[in-house]
Amino acid sequence: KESRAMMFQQQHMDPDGPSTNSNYCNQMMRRRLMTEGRCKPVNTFIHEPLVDVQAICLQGNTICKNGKPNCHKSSSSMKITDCRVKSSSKYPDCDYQTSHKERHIIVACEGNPYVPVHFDASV
Ligand code: T3P
Repeated sequence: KESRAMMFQQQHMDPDGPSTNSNYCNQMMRRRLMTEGRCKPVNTFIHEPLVDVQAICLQGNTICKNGKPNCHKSSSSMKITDCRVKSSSKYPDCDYQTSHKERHIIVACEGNPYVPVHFDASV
């Protein structure tokens, strides 16, 4: 069984990306197994070193969208790519819009070590 921390890395970390191509999300969402059973509607990839993303757990504490208190907002803006499924997409042919951005990100952290387990938002 994969830990939630490993799952976060699989779904959200791409330190060496992004490639400039508009097919980035179509390829990555499939490669990272988010198109199995359904097309995951929205998913963000983070293009920063893992240590910098883990460090967010020590940065500004904030309330998560689900009301829990364990969210943290990055003090710096980070390079990210948002993947959003197109309205014309039909499973199993998951078709995504790729948007590269630079934003502060909010992640939920858990455990010991206290590490990211969920991507809450970008702001
Ligand atoms: P996870 O909990 O696996 O990180 O909110 C439902 C899912 O959508 C959640 O998955 C996070 C993901 N998501 C993003 O990846 N980026 C976003 O900007 C938003 C709003 C949600």
